[in-house]
Amino acid sequence: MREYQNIFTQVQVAAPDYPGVPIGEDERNRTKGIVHNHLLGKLGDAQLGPIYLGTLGVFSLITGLLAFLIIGMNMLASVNWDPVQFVRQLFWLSLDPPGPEYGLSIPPLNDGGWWLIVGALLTLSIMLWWARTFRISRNLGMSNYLAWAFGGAILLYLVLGFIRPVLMGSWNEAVPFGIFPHLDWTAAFSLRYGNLFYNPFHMLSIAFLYGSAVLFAMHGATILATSRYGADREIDQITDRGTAAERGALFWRWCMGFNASMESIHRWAWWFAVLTVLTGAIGILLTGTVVENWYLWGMKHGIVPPYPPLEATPVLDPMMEAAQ
Ligand code: 07D
Repeated sequence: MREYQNIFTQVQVAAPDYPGVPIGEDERNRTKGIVHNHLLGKLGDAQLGPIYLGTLGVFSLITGLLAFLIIGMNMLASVNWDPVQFVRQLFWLSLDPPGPEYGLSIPPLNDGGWWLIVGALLTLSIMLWWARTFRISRNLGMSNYLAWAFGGAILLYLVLGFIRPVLMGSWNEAVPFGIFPHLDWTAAFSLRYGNLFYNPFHMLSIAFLYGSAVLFAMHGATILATSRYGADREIDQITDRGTAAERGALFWRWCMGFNASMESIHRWAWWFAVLTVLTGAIGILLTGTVVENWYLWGMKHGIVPPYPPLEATPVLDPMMEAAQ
């Protein structure tokens, strides 16, 4: 007997090339090439292309690629142009922002100037890509949920690399380009400002980040579990509630007393994702500008638990000493 199939199963439709809905004038911005690939079809649609490459897309790719190349060349220069060392040390190599002595001025190229140029190019690339998400949504008659969510992530990126350093009066506050170096920066930032765990906006951001993962798993699981009743047509079921929506809703109502609706679950997901980066951006903006030490702030506001003094081996918190 044939198994029941739906759009989530691994049956692949071998369809002819499909360029997508007609969009008039802007259609010339679509590339011509279309290929079909069986392995891709296991992960999503088997058809690759056409891609919409308007002016925004082309310039975004050019500026992004330039930024990427300049980072690579600087890293290569830092290992004396030795390709073997470049590969061996790649994860540790870095392009750093200017030193604190430069403040917000323009430094020489090899003293952070390249970092500044790359930052400008990468930002331009991201903003062009962002504009492109508005343009493509408009072409397809969609509203702008996606573009605004991306805007939230861009805000956090700008806060970390531009807005906060400007408020602090120094490019040196910004994040270096590099795999481990940017992780080291993150750890150093937390230590410098008294442990980011005590920053309530970092707490909120984590709650939304973890919450996003849980919601995504719950929603994905619910839809997969009820797809045999038509939940794969989940948007239809918002207005024409069928047995799939009914069963999914009942599952959660029986399980925890409350259920989201077929529509509202997507709003939950959108807000959780967006609030991760928005609360994150607020937390970073406050650090060093309004709050100098989150641990001491936490003590003042009753978040840090009062530890009993260790009489045998008294330990002084170095942060406390610095603050005195
Ligand atoms: C960064 C949005 C910008 C990105 C954009 C994309 C390109 C593509 C590609 C060229 C991710 C740009 C695209 C550049 C270019 C090519 C190929 C989104 C971004 C627009 N933390 N922490 C968070 C946890 C600790 C620290 C957020 C957990 C320590 C700092 C999140 C733990 C220390 C910062 C989070 C933990 C510390 C954060 C990020 C546990 C030291 C931030 C949210 C369990 C390690 C950031 C308020 C996000 C933030 C941030 C989670 C621990 C430091 C919730 C789970 C105590 C400095 N931490 N963290 O979505 O917003 O980022 O903080 O220990 O800046 Mg943290």
